[in-house]
Amino acid sequence: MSKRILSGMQPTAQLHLGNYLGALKNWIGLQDEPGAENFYMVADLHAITVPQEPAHLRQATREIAAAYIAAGIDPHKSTLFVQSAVPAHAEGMWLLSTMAQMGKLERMTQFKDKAGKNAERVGLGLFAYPVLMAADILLYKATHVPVGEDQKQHLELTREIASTFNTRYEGEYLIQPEPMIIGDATRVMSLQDGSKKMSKSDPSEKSRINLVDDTDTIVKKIKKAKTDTEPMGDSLKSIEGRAEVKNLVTIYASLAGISQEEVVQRHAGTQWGPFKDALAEVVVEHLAPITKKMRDLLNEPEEIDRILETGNQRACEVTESTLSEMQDIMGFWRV
Ligand code: AQP
Repeated sequence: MSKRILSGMQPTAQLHLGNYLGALKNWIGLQDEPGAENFYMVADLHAITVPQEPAHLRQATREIAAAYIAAGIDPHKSTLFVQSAVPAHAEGMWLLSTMAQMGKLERMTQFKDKAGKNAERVGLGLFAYPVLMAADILLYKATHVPVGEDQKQHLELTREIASTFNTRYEGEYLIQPEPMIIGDATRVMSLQDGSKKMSKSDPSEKSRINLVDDTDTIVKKIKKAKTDTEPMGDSLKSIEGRAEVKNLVTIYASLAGISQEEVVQRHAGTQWGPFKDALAEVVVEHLAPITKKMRDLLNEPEEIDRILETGNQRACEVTESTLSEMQDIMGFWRV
C-alpha cells in the first residue's frame, strides 16, 4: 500500500525556529519519498480551542501557509490546505466522538497541561482536541503521521478510535496510522529558560526566534539568550546538565548540519560572546532565504490563496469520499 503522510500546525501565532527544526524542515524531505502522497494543513480549527482574535487568525493562517511554501513545501508535490475549508473535518469529528472514551480523553497529558487547574472552565473543544485530530488523520486514510513526542499519545488514541470503528462495524474501514518519528527532529527550548520548549504562546518575545525575524532581531535575541558563567566545555559530556548551553549547541548543529559534538569541539573553551556571534551567523544564513521568500509571498497574498484553494479542493475530494463511506457504513439515510 502506498504511503499517505499528513501533518499540520496551528495558526496561533507566527512560526518559530522550534516549529521549523522540530517539524517543518523534516516535512520537506518526505515529499520525495517514492510513492508517498503528502498533505500539510494549517490547523485553524485546532487553533480556536483557545480564544483567537478573528483578524489575527485569518492573517496567521496565510502566514503559516507562506512559511510552509517558503521553507520548501512544494504545492506541486504536496497538498497544502486550510483545515476549516474542508467541512468533513468537523463532521467526521462528530461521528468519531461517539467512539472516543471520556476516560481516555481525560488522561491526555496535553489537555492536563493546557487546562492546568482550570479544567472545569476550559472549553469542550480543548478536551475534544484529540478527536478532531483523529478525524484529520482518519479521513485521509493517512498511513504515516510525523509527530513529536508530545503528540504520540494523541496518535495512539487515533489508532484506538479507528480500531473501535472497525470492530463496531465489522470491517477494515479506517486505517490505523503509524507514528513517524523523524530521526533528526530537534526539540528546541526557550532562549530564556532551557527547561521550557520554545513556544508560540510564550509571552516573552525574547524566548523564541520567529521565521519572520530580521537579521538585527535575530542577533539581538541570540545575544540576550540565557547561558551560564562557565565557558563552552570541550565535549558533549562536559555540557550535560547545562540546559541553556545544550539548547544553543543543538540549534547550531541542526542548522549547520553537523553533530553537536563537533559544535562543542570547534568552540571548545570559547566565551559566550564569540559563540553567540557565530551562532547568529549560522541562524541568519539559514533563515534569511526562507524569511525573504515568506515576505515576497506575503506581498502577493492572492498567490498564496490560489495555492490554498487548489489544495482545499483536493482535500475536500479525499475527505468527502471517506466521510460518505463512513456515513453509509453507519447507516445514515440517503436518497
Ligand atoms: N520547541 C519546539 N521544538 C521542536 N518542535 C516543536 N514544535 C513546536 N514547538 C517545538 C513542533 O511544531 C509543530 C507545530 O505544532 P502546533 O502548531 O500544533 O503547536 P505546538 O506544538 O503547541 O507548538 P507551539 O509553538 O508551542 O504552539 P502553541 O504555543 O500555540 O501551543 C508540532 O509538530 C510540534 O511538535
